[in-house]
Amino acid sequence: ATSSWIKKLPSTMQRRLVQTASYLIRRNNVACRFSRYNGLPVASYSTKTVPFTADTYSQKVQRDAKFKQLESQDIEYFKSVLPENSIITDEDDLLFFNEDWMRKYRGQSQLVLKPKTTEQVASILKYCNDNKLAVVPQGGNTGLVGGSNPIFDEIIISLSAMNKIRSFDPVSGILKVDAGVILETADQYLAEQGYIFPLDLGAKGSCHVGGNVACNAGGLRLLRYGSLHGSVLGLEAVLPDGTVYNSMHSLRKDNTGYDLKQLFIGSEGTLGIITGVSILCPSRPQAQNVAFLAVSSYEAVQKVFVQARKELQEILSAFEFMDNTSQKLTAKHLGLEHPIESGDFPFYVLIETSGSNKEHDDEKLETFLGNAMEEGLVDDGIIAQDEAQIQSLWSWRESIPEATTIGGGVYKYDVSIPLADLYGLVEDINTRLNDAGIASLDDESKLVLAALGYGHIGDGNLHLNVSVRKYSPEIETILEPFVYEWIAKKNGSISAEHGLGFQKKNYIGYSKNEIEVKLIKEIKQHYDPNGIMNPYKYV
Ligand code: FAD
Ligand code: 2HG
Ligand code: ZN
Repeated sequence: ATSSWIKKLPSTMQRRLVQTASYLIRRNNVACRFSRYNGLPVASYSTKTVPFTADTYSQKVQRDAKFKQLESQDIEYFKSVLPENSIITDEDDLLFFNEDWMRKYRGQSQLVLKPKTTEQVASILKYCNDNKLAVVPQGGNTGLVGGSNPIFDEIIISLSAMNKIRSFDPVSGILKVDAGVILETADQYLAEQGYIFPLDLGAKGSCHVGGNVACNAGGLRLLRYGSLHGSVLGLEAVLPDGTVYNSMHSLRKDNTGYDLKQLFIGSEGTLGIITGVSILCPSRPQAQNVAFLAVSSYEAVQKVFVQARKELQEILSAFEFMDNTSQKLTAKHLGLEHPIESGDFPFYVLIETSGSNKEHDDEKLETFLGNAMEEGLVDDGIIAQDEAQIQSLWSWRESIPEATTIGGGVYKYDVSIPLADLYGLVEDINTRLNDAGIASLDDESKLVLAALGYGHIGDGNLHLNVSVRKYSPEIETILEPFVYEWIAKKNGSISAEHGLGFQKKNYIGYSKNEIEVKLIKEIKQHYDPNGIMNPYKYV
């Protein structure tokens, strides 16, 4: 397959594409980490990293004594609801569920429950609520804010066994699924029907549709398909007292009363457990292009964005930016040369177009790129020649989150900032780290490798990642609350798409005012008066 597509390219490009293709093959290995949920947990982490545990959090948070500790009679009850193989108590098997994807946080749950039906979820939650047993809903466990893992001994309710596609209407494009359906599975199913899931992200091989909705994930094509607040048409959710809230509608328009489902979108498991999702899916684009461009300044990145919106208009479906350090770590992590090897550029941009007429789209893209080059906005670039190359360039971008853990760990900040100021945060953090004398890409004795930035420019969303050799309070004090104060000063948001989880629960005040926080607390109190749903998180 590789040889048939590289032939179409000028010879100077062939070497880099052979490399990219071999990366694709390697990615299948890397991707097993994304898919590890399907089989036994794979410990592919650096052994150097020690996650934060209850001992290290103890300065920040104590176990709430109002919650009951798990007893054998509780397990007996769960055995009356679930088959034995849906109950995990073995210490080794629990580890995957207790730890987060970054291996930053580790809880101490002694029990994972894997219900298969909404009724089973309802029985479990009612029992936990009646007995004040705290719970953590868990999807694919790919969340990046420590929201999907227990802090202490909360029971983990995994939705992984609720994985059926319920229905699809090929006229309206409305898909109904169990919450535990893996995002990629849903998208592959839709591809067969000529449709696409309106959300795409690097963890698609593991994350669940329910998990995506629970944290209101944004992803790589929000620019085109908008937020889940718009595309989710209905939900089924179980409230802590076992009540099943069912709004699995197929209606695009429904103005009767409060739009209750919106509360659950982005509630991060704090109000109830989402068990079903009804979502409006667009037609799958028939023509796609991806261009990967080298750009010499952040100012030029913004200019290319403005120009792309103007010239590509309705076919522009993604606009991602990446800084030089993010690319260095990705190349090192993958063991490959960069797709653009003509130089070492300060910034890179990935532009995707999606439409229905290839010739039309090609012409538009080529004119746009020609103009951008002529105006000196773009220094070099490549355009994917076929589907394999499109996937390959996207894979490069999607590998950055994992590449940032190359030294052992990473502090991730996912922020919205007005575009003009966005990259200034990365620069200021690097200055702070260098002033403290704790950062070096090469010197293994330093705690930190570097701060780097990438993200969804089209959405005003920066991913500031601070790549570290180990997690340490010394690093944390340099970063926090400085990062949050910086964002507040620019009227940004401390979470653009990953949510609050455990990491940001003390910092919500930097993005929401007192009245907003009060209303949020009242809603939480109303739905979950015993506070059993994902405690120690969110607010
Ligand atoms: P989990 O991690 O299991 O859970 C996330 C939160 O939702 C937790 O608070 C959990 O308690 C709650 N939850 C999960 N399922 C349910 C349920 N059924 N009912 C109620 N609560 C539930 N995010 C983006 O927004 N954009 C990206 O581009 C993006 N890319 C990523 C790339 C990588 C490589 C990784 C590792 C993560 C990425 N993420 C991204 C972060 C994350 O938001 C997504 O991976 C995904 O949306 C999380 O889904 P999950 O099923 O893994 O949820
Ligand atoms: C992405 O855009 C994800 O790749 C992950 O939102 C970002 O790891 C991160 O910081
Ligand atoms: Zn993102």
